Order: sequence, then C-alpha cells, then structure tokens
Amino acid sequence: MSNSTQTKESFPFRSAQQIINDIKELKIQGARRIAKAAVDAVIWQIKNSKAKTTDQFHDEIVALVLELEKTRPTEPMMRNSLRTTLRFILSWLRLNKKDDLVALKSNLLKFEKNLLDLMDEEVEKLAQIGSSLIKDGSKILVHCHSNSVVKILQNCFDQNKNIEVSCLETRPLFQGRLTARELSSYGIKTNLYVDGAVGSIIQKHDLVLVGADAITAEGDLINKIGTFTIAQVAKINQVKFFSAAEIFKYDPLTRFGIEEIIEQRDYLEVWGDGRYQKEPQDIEISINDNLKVYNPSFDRTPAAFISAYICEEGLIPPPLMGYVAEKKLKLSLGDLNESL
Ligand code: RUB
Repeated sequence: MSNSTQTKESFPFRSAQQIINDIKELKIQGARRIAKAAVDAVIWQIKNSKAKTTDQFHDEIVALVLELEKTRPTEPMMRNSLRTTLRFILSWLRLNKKDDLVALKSNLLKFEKNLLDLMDEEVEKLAQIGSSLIKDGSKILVHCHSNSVVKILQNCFDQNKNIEVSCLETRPLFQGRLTARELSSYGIKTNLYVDGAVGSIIQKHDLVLVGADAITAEGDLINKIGTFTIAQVAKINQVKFFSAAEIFKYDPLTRFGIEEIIEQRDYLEVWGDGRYQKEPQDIEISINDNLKVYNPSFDRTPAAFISAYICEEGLIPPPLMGYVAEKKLKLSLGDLNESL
C-alpha cells in the first residue's frame, strides 16, 4: 500500500479510472476516503465528459457509479454518496430544461463539491465529540486504520491529554501498522501488538475505539475482520467499546432486510506475501485437496456489544442508529439540494 496515496483526503487530479484502480488496490482505504475519492472520480468525469446530450451524460455517470460501487462491496458511505449523485441528476432533469447540458454539469459540480465539504465538516464534528469522551490518561485499544479514529486521537493529543494507544496489526494487510506509524509520528505514545494478543492485553485498556464501514438498521457494525472478536473480549472484561462512524455509513438497504455484503478478498493476501495481487484469483482456493484459504475482509458486530456510536450528531446508542440515520439522511440530502 502506498503511504502517500493513503494519507491524502482528496484526489482531484487523478482520472476516474486511476481512482477506481487505487480503491481496488487499497492505495485508497478507509470508508470516508473511499467515499470522497468516488466523488472526486465523478468530478473528474463531469470535467472530462464527452457527452453531447444530457441523456448521454446521465448514462456516462451511471456507468461510472456502477464501476465505482463494484470496487469495494462493503462501503455504504461510497454508495450513499453515489446514489445521492444519481438522485440529484434525476431530480434536476425533472425540474429543469432537459437539454441544458452545460447547466446540468455546472450544478452537479457544485453539488459534488458541497458533498465533499459536508463530509469534511461532519468528521470534524465527530472528532470533537469523540475526543471529549476520552479522559486525560486514558489507554485506548484500536484496530485497523480508521481516519475518523486517528482524528479523534490527534484531537486528544492537541488538547494536551496524555493518552496511550495500542494498535492491533490487523492481518492480512496490516493497516494497524499504518495507524501506529501515523499516531506515533504525531507524538502520541503508541504500542503495536499482533491481533491474537487482544485477550491478554484488553484489561490494560480503558476503552476500545474502532471505525465503521457500515451500520445496519439493527445498529450492528460492519468493520474490519477481527472487530467482532475484540468486541466480545471487551464485553467479557467490561471494557467500553465505541465505533466512530459518520451517519453516511448507515446502509438504508438493510432496513428492507437486505444483508450487508461482506467483501471477500484475494486468498493471496493471506497465503502469499500479504500484498494486493493485481490479477483476481478465486476467493476460495484449494492449496491442495484438503485446504481452502478464506479472506473475508469485514465482520459483523451485533449492536449489543457496542457501547455507542460516536457520530457527528453525538453519542448514539446502537438500537437508535437506524432511526437517527434515516432522519438525518433525508435532511442532509434536502440541505444539499437547497444549497444550489
Ligand atoms: C478500513 C476499516 C476502517 C473503516 C473506517 O478497512 O475497516 O475501520 O473503513 O474508516 P480497509 P474511516 O483498510 O479495508 O479500507 O474512519 O477512515 O472511514
């Protein structure tokens, strides 16, 4: 994974195809960065579109959206942003002169930029709320690499709180090392452990803090594989377990009983040298007749294991997440439309 690509929050100079490749290869990772990169891909397409009519332009954006959605199946934040884009185009076409391509493009561009600003504002709010929850002297256990979690911890440090963070390495791609590097270079006291250490070290910690890829209508959390194990160990040891999650991570489709897809990644990340392989392989592979290697990238932690979600709206108890998210998504989509 290229470090320089991963620490960037925006990719305005990369083509849509380059962004698609970077997301697939995990050069861009973390739910919010992926969602923002997808919006950047749409912006690139608006600026480089060859369409002659609004219909052609609509089809071009739909094709791009479908390509982007395929890159990481377990990313509702990306899907929510992209669906918002499609909804905007359809309602614009309904309400305006159907053949005014120039106006459609310029309004969509404005809409996408507002979407990026909104995502930035929300994570800043979330980080303020999250850092106010963490007391001076706290020891915090984290998993994988979440940009929202990193922001919360950096805020604590900026507020002169003396915190200590333990990162789990996060097999197979070791995003936990990325977190450890980022936090320690910021000046935060940081420890690194292998994932299997969680049971023996949990009692040294005051709380667990993880990110979120998806939140279901029941308030369950989909996050990096290993999260559910950590949540169980935390519960047994009465250690609080929080997830930092913008409301855009909520997947509205789960309200209709649609299960969140768990991304299955290449077996070579587990069995090979731990790097992303460009050529797709079978996700379930026989090394010999008796051995299969699996590589699910995420797992599902039931709401009962989560103390609260740290969102831009405050601390939300998991069972209320669906209600709060449905309300907020309707409102923020309305706000975005009105700002044009
Ligand atoms: C990253 C991961 C993160 C969430 C939240 O997985 O599971 O916890 O995406 O990230 P991957 P953020 O490395 O496979 O993308 O807080 O940055 O949105």
